[in-house]
Amino acid sequence: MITRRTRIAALAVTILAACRRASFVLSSSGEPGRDEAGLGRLFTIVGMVVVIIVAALLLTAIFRRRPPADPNAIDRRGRGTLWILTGGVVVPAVILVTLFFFVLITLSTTAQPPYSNVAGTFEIVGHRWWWEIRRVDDTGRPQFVTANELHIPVGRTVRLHLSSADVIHSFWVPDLAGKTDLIPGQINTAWIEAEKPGVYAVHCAEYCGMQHANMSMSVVAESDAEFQQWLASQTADAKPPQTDDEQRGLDAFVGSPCASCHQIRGTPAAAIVGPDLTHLAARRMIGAGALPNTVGNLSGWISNSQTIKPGNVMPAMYLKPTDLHAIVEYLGGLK
Ligand code: HEC
Ligand SMILES: [Cu+2]
Repeated sequence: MITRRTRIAALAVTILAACRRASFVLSSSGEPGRDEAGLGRLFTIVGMVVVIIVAALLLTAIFRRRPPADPNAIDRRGRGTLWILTGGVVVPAVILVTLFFFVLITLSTTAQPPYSNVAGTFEIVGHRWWWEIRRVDDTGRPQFVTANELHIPVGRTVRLHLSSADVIHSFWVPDLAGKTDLIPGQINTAWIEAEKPGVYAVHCAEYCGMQHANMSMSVVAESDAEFQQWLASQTADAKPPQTDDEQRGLDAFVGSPCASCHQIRGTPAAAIVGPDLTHLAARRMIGAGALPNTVGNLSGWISNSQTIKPGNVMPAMYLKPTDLHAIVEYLGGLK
């Protein structure tokens, strides 16, 4: 039997769950995020004030002691109409039009930002259910491709060109900026900036199928020097195998279906159905945020990713244990 105490406890858990220090949309940092969060706060405050006033008027109307109706008091009906016209038409119109102007201002500042100190462009392509990330130079020429982890320099704005390879996804870093859709056949631009170093979570914010909830990624904000170092290391080809085991791993990788879906730059593996693995070991997570990138998890993922992320596009491959071990050894060394 569900007792009253259980019900109260369940309610408390639900409400308190929101208190976990997670991302908070109304306190986004960085120049683009601040504008958007400011607009969000304005809407929240105005909305709350309207709700409070309407509730107060409603309660007054309900509990007011009214005198007995006087059939001769025609002027009272006139006052009622005035109330409805002002409270129901004029005041809402003024509030909505004013808010609309603030929306327009924020739209124009975030669409054509006068940001100085821009740290270049990344193209982000949404896939079911992971993120492809391409660094392009100022002329739009590709520099390197990676997946599921984007680095940005603290205090500098980064331009993102967003699109999709399949269905509509949405790029959302609650701590840094609002949502922008990734739409097949179209490129949307978004801007992000982090004021403090740290790892910021990105979520797909548009339902895109079975593993939508496991389509996350990290934005790592770091010093400019560390960012430049990350760019340089990502641009380089994969480290050649150093040991016999790693060599066996590379051979097994290239000789198996892995190489028909994945790219490891500097090796014959050059397919781009799945994430680029050239610097896999430098990423914090595997499977678009599904698991921390440890040897055990990597081995579990490669032997059968379907038990970890059911329905994802990488099939279970049932490798020989020696091949599995060698591949994990090799991929685990690709910093
Ligand atoms: C049919 C295409 C396909 C084949 C074959 C395939 N993969 Fe994948 N792989 C994918 C896709 C797609 C993902 C992304 C899955 C997701 O996160 O939803 C992926 C993800 C991964 C990841 C995690 C990457 C990351 O950054 O999250 C690793 C590691 C990996 N594959 C290794 C392998 C290895 C090793 C093999 C061979 C034994 C292999 N894959 C075979 C398509 C494939
Ligand atoms: Cu998605």
